[in-house]
Amino acid sequence: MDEVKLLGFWASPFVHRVIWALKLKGVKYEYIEEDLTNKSELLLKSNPVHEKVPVLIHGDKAISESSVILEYIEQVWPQNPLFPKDAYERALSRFWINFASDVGMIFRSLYLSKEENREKSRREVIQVLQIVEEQALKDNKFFGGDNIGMLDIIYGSIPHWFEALEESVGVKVIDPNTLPRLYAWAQRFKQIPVINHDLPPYQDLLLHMKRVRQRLISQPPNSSA
Ligand SMILES: N[C@@H](CCC(=O)N[C@@H](CS)C(=O)NCC(=O)O)C(=O)O
Repeated sequence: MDEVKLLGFWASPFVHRVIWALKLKGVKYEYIEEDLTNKSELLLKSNPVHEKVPVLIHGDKAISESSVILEYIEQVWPQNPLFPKDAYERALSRFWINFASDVGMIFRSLYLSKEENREKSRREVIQVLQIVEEQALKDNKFFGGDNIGMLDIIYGSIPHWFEALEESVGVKVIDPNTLPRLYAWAQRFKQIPVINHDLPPYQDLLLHMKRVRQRLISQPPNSSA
């Protein structure tokens, strides 16, 4: 059996996607915490294009990009499937996986918004999350139906990380009035033991997100984040 290693960073929602998938499938792995200010040779060699975590190393094969890693995990360890069986349903899941990148960009604008643009950014986040709520989650318990699946993992940064984002910026977006079904889903998701067990401590995450925000908003506009 090839060894499984995960290069990660404690506060990364992308890394947590991979942790959750491995745990839900009962795959044993070694977790290696990266210092993102002083990246290891192993990370630089394993993800030479982006030099980011997560990276899954399976034997001598390295895989990057959380959604790509999740697809790999699903194929290599088919137990406790995360994708629906039906081809059309799978295609729909892939659509909403792609859409999560758009959602991420809109979250980022709110995260880095100046006070004068904050309300506009907040409204944009509500609009995009209403689309997710109405068209992907609908009245289901989880995105995957009665049980947690791939889309729950993909949108899994909403419950914990987005709360810290809201607090670090000083806005409230997701509540029982604005997005009732998404709010209820977030509460359910956080209660799942596998999810709950591996969430980063909230106060540490909040402090980290405040620091990163401060650093990013004080950078000159053309420098890379
Ligand atoms: N699209 C990537 C995003 C990964 C990502 O942004 N990772 C961050 C940590 S949250 C990182 O490694 N940052 C280091 C850097 O930018 O140098 C994925 O889904 O895996």
